Amino acid sequence: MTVILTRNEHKIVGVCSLPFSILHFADLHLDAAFTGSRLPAPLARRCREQLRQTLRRLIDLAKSRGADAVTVAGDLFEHARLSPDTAAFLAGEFARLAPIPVFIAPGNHDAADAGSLYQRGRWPENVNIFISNRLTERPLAKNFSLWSAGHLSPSERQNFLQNFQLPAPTGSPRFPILLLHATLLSSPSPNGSNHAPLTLEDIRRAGFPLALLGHYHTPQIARANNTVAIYPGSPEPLGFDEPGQHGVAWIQLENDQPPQIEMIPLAELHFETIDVAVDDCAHRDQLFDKIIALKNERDFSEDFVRLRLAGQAQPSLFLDLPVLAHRVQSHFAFLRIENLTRPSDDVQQIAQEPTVRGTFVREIMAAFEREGANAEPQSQQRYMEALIYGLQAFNQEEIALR
Ligand SMILES: [Mn+2]
Repeated sequence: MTVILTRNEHKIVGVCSLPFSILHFADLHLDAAFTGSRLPAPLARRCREQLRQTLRRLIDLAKSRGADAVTVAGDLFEHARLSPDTAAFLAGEFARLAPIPVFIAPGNHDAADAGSLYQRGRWPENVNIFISNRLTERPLAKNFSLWSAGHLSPSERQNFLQNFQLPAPTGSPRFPILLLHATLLSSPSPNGSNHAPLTLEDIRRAGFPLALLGHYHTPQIARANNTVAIYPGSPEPLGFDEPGQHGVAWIQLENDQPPQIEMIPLAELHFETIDVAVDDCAHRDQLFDKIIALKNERDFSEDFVRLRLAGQAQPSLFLDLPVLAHRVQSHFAFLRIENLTRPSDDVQQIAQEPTVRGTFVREIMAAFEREGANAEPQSQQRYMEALIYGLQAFNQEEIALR
């Protein structure tokens, strides 16, 4: 048996008579807080429960499809928040997979330090954990081998592939697969702030035609020069910064074929961000109608939605966000409204007023000119918010903090 990698496609030749299938996932983040999206506590708890349900479905999928191995590229759980209940659940789910083997490469959130579940927990026999920050090999069936390393601390910054080269095969060669929690970069980064950085070229140079990765929560497949790297993404999104499809990757290795990659959607959670322009709204019922039109177009009743109000607000428009949210929230599984509107051009007019309000606007505009105009967008935003809150106070409106 030989492994022949053709020049343009990483074909697998003579390695296996039957296809070899891997279910690959990463970044499940069991027991995650979901605080990034400011979900209310009961909802965050439901999301954590969903992560566990998703692990169950993922295990069911591996069994029903007859996976030959399951690989996990880190951030399986959040070490700092992991409950004993979840730890026991995790071991039970992997035991349910037996005899299918599980291979785990710890990441930065589930680093394999001395106090970690990886080192101290009791794991079923089919679970293999890479507790070393040097690449080591585990045979996968007869013809494949998995090379992996784990993060031993939450701040692992080394490139695991630096100075690494696959040894020349002794006996019958095995098709080498890399499994890592790592930050794939388009070029080497000098700043040293990335978790386990590497490039596709590092992977190719080390001798791996296939890399099963974790860390980026958005699914992606990167290819170049006979090398393919797969990020399955997080099986469930963890917040509004993770829109789109989420699930796991299914990889099939077969004679005379490049690795076949299938992304399988599994996520039950959906985070959506929708921008709504307020420019044409003279009063908030017009905005209310716009939001109702959105939900008539599409069913959001199972979705977590962030509505971002944008554009220039007319002087008459009072965005009473709590009231607005109360009127429309029953159409969404969760609704958060963010006010990113700019005040109307009327502020120039107000600045002419011989009133305290006029003085306030003049002072803010002068301060903005002095310090804010060339500053960071965040700093500019602060001046804008000061102006908006101030005007709301002068108008004796309820101040809806952003
Ligand atoms: Mn992660």
